[in-house]
Amino acid sequence: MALQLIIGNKKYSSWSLRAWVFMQQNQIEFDEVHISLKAVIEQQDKTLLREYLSDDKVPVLVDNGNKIWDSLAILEYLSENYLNNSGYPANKEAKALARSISCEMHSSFMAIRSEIPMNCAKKFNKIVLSAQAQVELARVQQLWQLCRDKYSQDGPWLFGAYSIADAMFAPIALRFYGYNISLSTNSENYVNQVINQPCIEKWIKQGQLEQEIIQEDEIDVVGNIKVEIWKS
Ligand SMILES: N[C@@H](CCC(=O)N[C@@H](CS)C(=O)NCC(=O)O)C(=O)O
Repeated sequence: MALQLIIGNKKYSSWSLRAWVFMQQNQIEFDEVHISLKAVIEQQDKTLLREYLSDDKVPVLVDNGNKIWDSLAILEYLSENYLNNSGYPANKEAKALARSISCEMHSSFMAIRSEIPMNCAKKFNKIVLSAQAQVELARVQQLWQLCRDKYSQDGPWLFGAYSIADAMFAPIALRFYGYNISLSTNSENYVNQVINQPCIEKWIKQGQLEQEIIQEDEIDVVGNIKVEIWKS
């Protein structure tokens, strides 16, 4: 039986994006199963995800009946079982750093997550981030800089070759791009590297075709904030 990846709306589901982009980038074949996040979140229809054993959240990977949930667990499972452990860099020091920043991404940056939710259908301008979100923005850029200083001679991704860390940071790169967040030149280059990835372009286009609006993931357009349709 083929691998199945259960995902939410491409327009909004940042956690789903991580697993999806990692599988696409590594050419791991899978069937996509779409779950309406609107039904899960707004109508509290938890029955949609009950069969997957997850914490009522997406993404979930189903491998021949074996169910794996939580985006980082999925990426590590795929690396171990489908990529000969190449999801993290082979070098011990690089692997430790890749794992550290992936886990930090997974457990932190709450202000950024809530202030600029991923939205592939709209571009925003003149967003004012809170002091906490600015601290987090600086930290993300510091991590990216650290990786690029060490590994840029090996390729364009955080550790040269594409790794779990790039999949973990893909949604935040889309947020920075969509909300026109002012970045250092190196960070901007990395964000463009992510945005121009062919499978990311495909994800964004598909997200833009979705009609469902999830209010929880739409920001209030107040003050000087400008919003336009993101059309790719
Ligand atoms: N820790 C989980 C978080 C997953 C998560 O929060 N997914 C969101 C969609 S992006 C979700 O399913 N939300 C449904 C809900 O909160 O009821 C992971 O990394 O996979």
